[in-house]
Amino acid sequence: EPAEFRGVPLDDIPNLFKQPPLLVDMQDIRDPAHAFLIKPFAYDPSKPDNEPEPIHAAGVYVDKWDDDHVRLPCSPYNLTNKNNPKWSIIQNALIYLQQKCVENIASVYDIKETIENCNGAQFDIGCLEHLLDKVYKEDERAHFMTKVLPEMISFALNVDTICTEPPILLRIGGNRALTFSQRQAASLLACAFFCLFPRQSHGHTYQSINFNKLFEHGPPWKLEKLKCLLHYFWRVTQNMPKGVLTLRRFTLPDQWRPNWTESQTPMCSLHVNKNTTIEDMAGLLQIDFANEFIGGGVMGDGIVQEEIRFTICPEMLISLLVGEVMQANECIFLFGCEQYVSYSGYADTFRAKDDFVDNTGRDNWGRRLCHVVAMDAICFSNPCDQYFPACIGRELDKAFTCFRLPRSYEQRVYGIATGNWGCGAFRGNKELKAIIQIMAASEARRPLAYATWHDQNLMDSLWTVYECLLRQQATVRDISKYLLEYVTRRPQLSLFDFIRTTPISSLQIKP
Ligand code: AR6
Repeated sequence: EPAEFRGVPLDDIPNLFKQPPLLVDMQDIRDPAHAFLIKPFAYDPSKPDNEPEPIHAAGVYVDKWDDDHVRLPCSPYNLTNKNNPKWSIIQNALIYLQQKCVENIASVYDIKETIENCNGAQFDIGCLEHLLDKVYKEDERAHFMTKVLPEMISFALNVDTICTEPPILLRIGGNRALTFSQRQAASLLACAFFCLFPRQSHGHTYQSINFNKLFEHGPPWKLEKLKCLLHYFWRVTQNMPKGVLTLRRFTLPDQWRPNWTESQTPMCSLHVNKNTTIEDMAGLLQIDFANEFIGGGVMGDGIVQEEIRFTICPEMLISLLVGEVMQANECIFLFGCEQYVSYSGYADTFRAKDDFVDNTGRDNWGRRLCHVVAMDAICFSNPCDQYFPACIGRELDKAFTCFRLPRSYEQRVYGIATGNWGCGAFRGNKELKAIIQIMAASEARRPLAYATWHDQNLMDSLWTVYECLLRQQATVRDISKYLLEYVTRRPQLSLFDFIRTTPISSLQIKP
């Protein structure tokens, strides 16, 4: 029996549950960079059905239509080409569909017509049509059309009373955070389902959250993604989760960038396993192998790590609506998102599996103790480029930006769950990326849990190299020297073999 893991056992890596982060009560928050769509709320575990309230009183909708806010479909500034208010058109179309659903006479064609009427344009919803008419069993289809869909329509129609003001945008360079309820997320996602979001300002630096691409004819796994998302709507219409979510953008200031070639920081502790997924390493900071446009191809054909994660945890999709394209020194944290469905397979074998009940504990704001960070690697069209020192430096800084703990957490270090970051769709080298992530985790002074994704060799070789570095008491600076010498000399060896066979003392290049 080959070993299942190497290094520190996963259970010995400090996690969020053993040491829940101490969060100041929301009442004390006076941080103008943190925007709340809900009133201050303290989660009481003995009353899990208490739910945060929207920020403004019932019936009050405060519109904002500017460069700092999401443009909501219910805004009076949301106009047709002929300058007519769109919202009343949308309301009429949705109410008409809702009526038909309740009377049990709505067809997929009615959904198509509704989306088209809301948008004044033609739509291909072949994938949705196939799912509802050909894949769903008769009772599943009937349940969706008569129970789930009318509720989704209510979420969309009431977006103004549920959200009460538009969410802020997490714009480039702004260290802002947005906190909102799971109900508000469901309402925004229902609007996305009916493709109600107008073109946002700066449209080219944001993804679209509207479902239109997902509805189009396409490969079989798109259907599986749609299954997962409809399952999410089924769950929240049946029993609305009562918790809170936070999206936070972080920009690393230049002066906080580590000096990689001088740092005397010792190596972090390491756990390597081959059969655990990142999403299953609960309580650690989980890495999303992201696109600079957060979510990547989740609303289209994409179905690798990031797209799968966003599909099984659909509340993460709100980040597409608010998250502007990430720069080299930026990342976006997703706190509190819940998983609603399990899956099997990967990429073209991806399948929606079962209902998933997420029992992850909550923090004192009511957010699930699930911390994810979107970390976008460089996409190498030519893999040789990754050995340029500038590219290595960029990846080191990016990983550090994501791994760095805020000051307030420094006494409560918890580990990082990662794996072959940037080494699938983005064609990076696993050995180089593993070393880069070890350096960044060391500099952030956090333990690292690395999932090799069923790769026994990588598990063994990573552990061997790590032990070899440990034996020599290597510091971040020493590892920088290895990298520099390796990319300068380009020996006919893999990076791991080079490190294994070269003692630190014989490295010649002085950084
Ligand atoms: N847990 C652990 N390891 C995993 C998991 C998982 N759940 N899933 C995949 N891996 P990839 P990238 C391993 O290609 O190269 C998306 O479109 C597996 O070995 O998703 O950074 C984004 O939006 C896999 O080959 O990440 C970006 O556009 C490797 O991780 C782009 O892909 C890399 O997964 C990012 O590509």
